[in-house]
Amino acid sequence: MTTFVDLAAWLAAEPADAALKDVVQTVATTCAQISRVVASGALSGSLGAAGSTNVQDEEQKKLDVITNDMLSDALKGCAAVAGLASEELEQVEPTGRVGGYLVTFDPLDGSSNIDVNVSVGTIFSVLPAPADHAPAEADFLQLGRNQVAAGYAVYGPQTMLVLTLSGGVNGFTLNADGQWLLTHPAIAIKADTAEFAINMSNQRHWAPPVRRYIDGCLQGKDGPRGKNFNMRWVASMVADVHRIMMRGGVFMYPWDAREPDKPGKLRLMYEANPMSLLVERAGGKSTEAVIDILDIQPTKLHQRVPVVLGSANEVEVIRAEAKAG
Ligand code: AHM
Ligand code: MG
Repeated sequence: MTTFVDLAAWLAAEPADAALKDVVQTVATTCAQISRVVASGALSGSLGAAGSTNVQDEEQKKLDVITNDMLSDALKGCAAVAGLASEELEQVEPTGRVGGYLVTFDPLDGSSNIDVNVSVGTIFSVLPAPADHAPAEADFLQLGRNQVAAGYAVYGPQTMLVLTLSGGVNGFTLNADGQWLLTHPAIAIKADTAEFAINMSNQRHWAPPVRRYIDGCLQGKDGPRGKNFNMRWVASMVADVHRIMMRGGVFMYPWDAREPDKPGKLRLMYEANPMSLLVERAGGKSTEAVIDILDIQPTKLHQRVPVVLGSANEVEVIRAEAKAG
């Protein structure tokens, strides 16, 4: 029988400092607990709406609130964490400690899928904390390139944790005993693909470069791309990105004209940045259209951003369309 390295042993061999490993282990342990709550569904009475809205005016599911509390409590109890920020919390929360790390997270991404039993996930990002003062919002507004770790857990047919710390991207599968075992070392995203992910129902609102790109894909062998494309859209970013990690593809949530003043739907600090670091470390690319997402200077915590990420050559095709205007 194959034996797998567990997360604790894998972390022990990583060159990162002990405090950072502690943060990652804390998130991983909490994700294993979240997996059990998500899996229990109606049995624990945790499905359905919470009857509240978050800071972005989105309806919260009960599980958004439960999982946010689980991760917040765990991180506040972790000695290496100086502050945290969440999709579900209006403001950053300092823990009372100075130094160490800041963690931003989306505790349950894709939560519109919970009640229909489709994959959801947790996304997290770790940044260095200021060494000499308790963190305020401004201290979180660092370039994505400053991230020292990032990852996601996907609660699907298998529960997996996909992580990057000092080097590449590694995937761990949760076993029945609650251990994360290294099943997918050195994940690499194929440079070429014939599969795109976008919410096609927004087609009439897209900007011309997005329309041109998708039109080209839809024309298949008879069009400018000279090959047939497949389409997938789970409406859980974690599930769509995980598919791209496993078999390549491109994911797009571009700006569109439904709400022209909003740059996009997805949030920079706890969705786009951690996913972009993972994708780049796995050999893929990630852009808002022209600039790499990891090079965007954040100006506010809940900032939204257009997202195009995945197979490197395909992202460059889309970037070239964007540059053409
Ligand atoms: P959430 O964080 O409130 O769940 O929203 C983010 C999700 C992403 O996981 C997914 O890619 C996107 O929203 C789907 O949006 P849409 O329903 O517009 O297709
Ligand atoms: Mg989300």
